[in-house]
Parts: sequence; C-alpha cells; structure tokens
Amino acid sequence: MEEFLHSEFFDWVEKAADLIRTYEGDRITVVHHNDADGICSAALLSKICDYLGFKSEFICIEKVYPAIVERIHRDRDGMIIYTDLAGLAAEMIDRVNAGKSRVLIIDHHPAKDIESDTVHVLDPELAGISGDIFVSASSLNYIFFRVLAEKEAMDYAYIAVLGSVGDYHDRSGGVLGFDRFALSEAIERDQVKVRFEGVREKYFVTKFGEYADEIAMRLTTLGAVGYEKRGYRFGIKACFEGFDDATMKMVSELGELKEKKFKEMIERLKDGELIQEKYTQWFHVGNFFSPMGVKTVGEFCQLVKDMSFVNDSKYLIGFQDKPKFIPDLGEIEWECVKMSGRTPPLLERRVLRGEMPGLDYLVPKASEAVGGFADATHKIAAATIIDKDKEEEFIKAFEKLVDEYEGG
Ligand SMILES: [Mn+2]
Repeated sequence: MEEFLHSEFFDWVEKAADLIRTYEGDRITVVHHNDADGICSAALLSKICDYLGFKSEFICIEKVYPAIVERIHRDRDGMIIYTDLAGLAAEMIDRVNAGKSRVLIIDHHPAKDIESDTVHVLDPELAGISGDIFVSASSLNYIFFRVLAEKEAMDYAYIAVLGSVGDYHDRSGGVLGFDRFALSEAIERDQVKVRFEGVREKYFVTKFGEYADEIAMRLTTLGAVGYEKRGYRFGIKACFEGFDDATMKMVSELGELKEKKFKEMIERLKDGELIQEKYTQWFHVGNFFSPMGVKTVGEFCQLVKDMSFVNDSKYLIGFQDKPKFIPDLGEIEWECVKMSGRTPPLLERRVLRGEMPGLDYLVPKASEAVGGFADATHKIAAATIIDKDKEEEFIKAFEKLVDEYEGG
C-alpha cells in the first residue's frame, strides 16, 4: 500500500494540506454534497477541523449553482472547502470569490484545474486517476486527514469505506485503489470485517454491527429524501455515534413518505397528467415531492420508465420545481426547475443502436434553446436546469430536434 503514499498524487495531497496548515483564520466553512459520500466527507472534515482547532460551519447543497456560491461567498470569508462536488466549478467559484476567501475543492468527479492564488483543486482526476472507480470523496478526505494527523485519522478509516460503498465503488466485487487503501486500514483497526456473498465482498462495520451498504443507503435517505429537513445533519452525527432511535425513525418515515408520494404521482400520471407529444411524454410534479431534493424526479423517472402505462417508444421527461429555500442558506433568488429525462426500454434500444438521438445530444441542445445549461447527460439518462415557465418551450425545442434528426 505504501506505493500509493509515494505517488505523485500524494504530493498534491501534501500541497492541499499546506493550505489548511498555513491558514491563519479561526473558522472553516465546509460545503458538501447531500448523498452518503458527501455526508461521510463532511464527517471526516469535521474531525479535521476539530483536530486543527478550527470552528466549522457545514453547508449541504445538492449542486453547485452560481447563485448558491454567490450567497456563500457574500456572507463568509476565511477558508471555504467544497467537497464531493465543484470539481468542474473552480473557474466559476474563483470568479465569484474574487480573491476574498481561501478555497479548497476536494472532489473526485471530473475536474478542471485553474490558475488561481485563492482557489485550489484537489482531485484525483487531474492526476489521471479515475475518481469514479478508485477514489470516493470520502477516501480522498481520509487520505487528506491522514497527511495532517495520521494517528487521529486512522480512527475514522471506516467512514471512508461507508462513503466509497455509498458511491457504489464496490460494484465490481470490492472497492479498489485508494478506496481499498482506506479499507485495509479500517480492517487493520478492526473497524471493518470483509465477508463474502458469492464473489462479492461485503463490508461488515463492527461499530454499527451491520453492513456498509445498509448504512450508506440510510445516509443517502437522510441526505436526499430528507434534504429540506436537514436529514444530512443526523447522517453526519450517525457516522460517529451510530443511528439512535430518533434517527432510525426519521429514516423509516422518509422511506414511507417517498413510497407514498411516488404511488400518488403514478396514479396522477395514469389519470392524465402524463402529456403526450409526438416523440415525448412529460409531466410536472411542481413541489409535490417536497421535502425531497430535486434528485427525486430523476429517481421517479427511472422507476416508472419500465411501467406499462408509459409509452415504450417515447422519451420520458419530468420536471420538478427547485425550491427557493436552501436549508443552510435561506432563500435564494431564483425561479428554476429541474428536468430529468429517461428512455423507456424500446426507445433505449433504438438510441443505443443510433436510430434515435440520445439524451446527451437532445438535452443540452434543448436547454440551450431556452437559455439553460445541462451538466449531467448520458445517452439514456440526463438532467438539466431551466428557468421556470420555460418547460413547454423546452419540450417544443426537444421535439423539433428529434424531428430534424429523423428527417436528416
Ligand atoms: Mn461522491
């Protein structure tokens, strides 16, 4: 395992560690994602701040939008750490920050490095290491912690394992690379035991008396389904103290709430709320999914795309209002909606054969047509953000694009 620690990447981690070591302020703001990996990253960073004697504030967000970054940097200075997000947003953050705060981005998503005196990016992708396979944000924060305080960090190696499993880095049968390095240290310290289920490794977390995947799923429920209720706060606490009765109750209530809302929404779609166009079928949930975050409409599309009431050969598109209220920040001045797209099975085969255009082509183009920006697009699944009241215009642009593709 030592070779990891002597790699070029380790020098990058050292440089990032210097930024926090030489920081002269007394408080650090941590901005983190709301899934299990983001929650585990925040948990590790909270210990780093404690260890170094900094006061810390935590802000949980679903995505890095300029309006959110503006609010964060308007009201705060000192040091701001973004984690499990923002790898691609360094430029925008640097522009908004305008030299005010010391910013460190600790992410494992695709990233773009920038030349800046105040904004720094620590991301394995920049060193040619896949952050989707070998390093979760939690493992990265663990390694960061380890460089700052090796002994103290090792008490929390299991948290890196929870984050890695939360991001499904065990999908090939077990975690790999830097994730595995964190796992090996958790095993050495009896925090985790590896068991086998067929050819798959399962990570039993001794402190919790259960498996990492169950714990991670619970953390994601708290952060994503319970986003507007600040469920992630309970998640961070649970990383250290386990799940108390109140937190377990919250998890099961959130699970039931999601199931109930999804069932009702399916009925509404069957009752005529699924609008049929030539190539698309679409619906708008408004704020019906509140308090669940805007990732929910994507999860809902994923669930219903295979159901029999959905037309097998048309694109499925759902919209969800983006709430103005960000739990840790208050009201943000924006009026926008999240759009999620999926391809039902028959259409999916046509898209993959190249007979129909993919969502990675249609969604960015249709977004542009209404002045929006798409940032997460794949052939058969995509998401974007557009201004409110542009939904019908978006659908029109989308239809036109498919028409042109069919014609040409
Ligand atoms: Mn992650």
